[in-house]
Amino acid sequence: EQTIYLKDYAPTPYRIVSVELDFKILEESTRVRAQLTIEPREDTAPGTPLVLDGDELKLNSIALDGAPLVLSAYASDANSLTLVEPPHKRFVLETEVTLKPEANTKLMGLYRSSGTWCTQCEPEGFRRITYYLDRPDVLAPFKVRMSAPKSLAPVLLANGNLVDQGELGDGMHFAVWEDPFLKPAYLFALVAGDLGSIKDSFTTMSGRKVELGIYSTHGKEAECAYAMDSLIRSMAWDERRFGREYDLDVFNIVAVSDFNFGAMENKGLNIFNDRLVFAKPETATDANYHGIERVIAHEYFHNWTGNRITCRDWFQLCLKEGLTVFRDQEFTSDERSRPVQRIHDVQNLRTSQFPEDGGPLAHPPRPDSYREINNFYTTTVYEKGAEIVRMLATILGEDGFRKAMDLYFERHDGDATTIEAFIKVFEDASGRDLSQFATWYLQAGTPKVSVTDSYDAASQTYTLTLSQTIDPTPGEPTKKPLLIPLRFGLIGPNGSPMGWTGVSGAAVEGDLILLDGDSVTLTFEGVANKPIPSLFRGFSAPVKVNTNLSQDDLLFLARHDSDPFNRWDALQTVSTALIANAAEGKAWSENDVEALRAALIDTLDNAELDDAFKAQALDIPAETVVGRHIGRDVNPDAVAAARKSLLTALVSPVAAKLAGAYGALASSDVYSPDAAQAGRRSLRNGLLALLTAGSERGASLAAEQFEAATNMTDRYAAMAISVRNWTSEASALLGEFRTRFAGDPLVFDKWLTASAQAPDDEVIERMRATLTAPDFPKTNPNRLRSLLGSFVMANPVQFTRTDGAGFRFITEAVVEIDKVNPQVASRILTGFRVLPTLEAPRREAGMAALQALKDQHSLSRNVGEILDRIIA
Ligand code: DPP
Ligand code: ZN
Repeated sequence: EQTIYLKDYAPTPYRIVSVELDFKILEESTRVRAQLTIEPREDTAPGTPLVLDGDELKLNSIALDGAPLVLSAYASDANSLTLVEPPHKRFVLETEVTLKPEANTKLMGLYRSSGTWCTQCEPEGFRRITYYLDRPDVLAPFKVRMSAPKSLAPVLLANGNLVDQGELGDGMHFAVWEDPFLKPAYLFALVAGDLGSIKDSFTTMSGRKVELGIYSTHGKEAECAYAMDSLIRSMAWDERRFGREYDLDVFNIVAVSDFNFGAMENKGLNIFNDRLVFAKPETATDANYHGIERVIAHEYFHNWTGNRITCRDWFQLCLKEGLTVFRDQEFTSDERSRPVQRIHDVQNLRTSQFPEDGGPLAHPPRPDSYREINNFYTTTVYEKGAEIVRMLATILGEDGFRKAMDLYFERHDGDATTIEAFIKVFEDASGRDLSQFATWYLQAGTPKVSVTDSYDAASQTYTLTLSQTIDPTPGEPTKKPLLIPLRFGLIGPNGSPMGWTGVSGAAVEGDLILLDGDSVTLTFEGVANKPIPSLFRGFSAPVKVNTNLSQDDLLFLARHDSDPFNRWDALQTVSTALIANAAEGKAWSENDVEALRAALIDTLDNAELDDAFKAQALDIPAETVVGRHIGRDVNPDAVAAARKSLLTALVSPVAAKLAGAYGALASSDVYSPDAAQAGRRSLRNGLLALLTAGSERGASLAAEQFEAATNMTDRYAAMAISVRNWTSEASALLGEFRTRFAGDPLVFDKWLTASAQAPDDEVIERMRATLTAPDFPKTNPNRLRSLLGSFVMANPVQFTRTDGAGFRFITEAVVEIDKVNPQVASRILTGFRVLPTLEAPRREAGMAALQALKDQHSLSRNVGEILDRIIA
């Protein structure tokens, strides 16, 4: 099997000047005619073959400049079409293929979802529609004609603007869409179906009116309202914050039920997984609303960062994804609470990206080889990619960053470009040398920063020593030091900020230290008292920090730091250490627990903090986070037991107080997804989680809340908390939930997600029964990921069982899913990346399951690559 290398990049010898597509969509099959106007590049030698990509295609006919081609002039198979000796001038190539969208369960290319024809082309789906130069650096204008039976598909959509439509005989009708913007094939989209819609409009900053539409299956229109609201706010925000205006007269979104990604930024026609569009209070949680707002914004923002400026090749994926995640994080921060959003994003980074970066699937944000590009739509490319852009913003400052982004849009509009070009823009706009910084893109692994400090009262000097190391990752035995921006402050004994008269040893710009070597020592002069350092404020770099701060120092920060992120992080650090130590046999002292409890209670009682922040502060780290902190020879049973016992020790003496606070947070307000209400609910549900894990009274409170709930946020929280703690009510609540919402697939996902997190020994048998039930929709990615994805990622006790039952349950499911949808199968398999952190018997049981998978089955390229990287 072939590995693709970045170093082999070369432009295509031929250019595609324009594309005309004609789709005839019929119930049983779809005929696609493509007219490609093609020309050789200036430096292409006459006689150079033209090789077009295909995937599971079969050529019906082929013509060149209107004349059918003789057999000797071309060669075609399922995966390619070669013109042996194309004309050395501009020519028109016409091909025809017939597709079977109904049978396309990979959900790449043209397929059918609940009767609707739709497409997914990123990264390499367009070659499943027609023979083409299917790579992001081939840009062309597209004109699309489509016809379909009007009864099955009254709605016909494609990229760009509608330029013609009308009736044909035999109940058929047609539409013609033209996209004036040059685009790579991965941004092509087409939708044909019987859909309802909601419409609105947005007037851009230059006064142009853009028609907005969101399409869905009939009956769901009202549930698209929050998505529309999010879209309009996104359009306004991108004008305000980045000066970016929308460029077409229409912007359409279509929600479909079967979708591999969350959503797709096709030019002018975004296609969305319906879980990121539909919302009403009875069936969607606050987290769902938050997710809809974020992803609607993300795909919209791609119009500039991704579509107008795209990637030269797929190695550059984080050029568009890291930057666009940064933009959506900033949007949410501006729309809601910045500190709360920051904590949320860091929590996500730590639970998903750090484990990837510290395990067998580690890769640089800009990888240099792959076997299957679909395996690189990872949290490293997305979330670490966003952290890298955030560090650039931190280093350059707000104005400097905006100036650089303006230059990026000005210089590269219309380009398919690279990470190098992106960095160069930031260098040119700021006058800084960012060559060392660029290593963040090129090297895998999470840096560990160790900190020691000392204070000399006699000379009033404070010394801070910072050193960085990065453990080896696959293929990268040695690491270069990175340029790490460290935002900091010094805090005096009374809790207020301390100044200094001079500092030496490293570049310090205001509250920012630029750590560029393996180790630096800073000396602060004129420091009146021994300070406590607050480091990496706002999580200014994606690193792990190891300090010599005592628990008392950390709890001091939790009370007094002016940086909300570090207040939260100090509490996380304390509880993570207590659980990890206990899991490894080092019991905590009564004093330790009392001090932590007092800090948590002070946070809860602090009238100046908002509810959403308090909820985050009271959240005790998940078992997976603690396991990752321990890092090796982890026994998840011991971690779970230690976590449970810490929760009991923390909560039981104050259960009455917490229950009182829980009761006081009840509200009879009409549901709104706004940040204030959502924060109140999350604090109340956080208290419920504490009470359920750490006291006797929680289980019945949860059951009462489940019955009394008037919205999905509260009902789901009550069920999920009961299931995770496997209370005596849990099983009954699961049953009731399933009956109450029977027939709603997105609510079924919630049931599947919660079910998969039950820690009891029967969970695997129950999941097996669910999965093999005749009516389980085995081709739907959302259903499969809800059940299996949440099991591998969030149920360490059962997934990593010593008897191997959890591992085998997953590998057996992967074999079946791989036959239907390799992308979903390989994504689920990535859960095995946890193996190197586990104690030997579990690690060996997991490896045995993987080895059996490899030996006994023929697997897709997607699954094969992930498997080999984990086994290696
Ligand atoms: N649709 C996916 C995203 O927006 C891939 N581009 O991230
Ligand atoms: Zn994206």
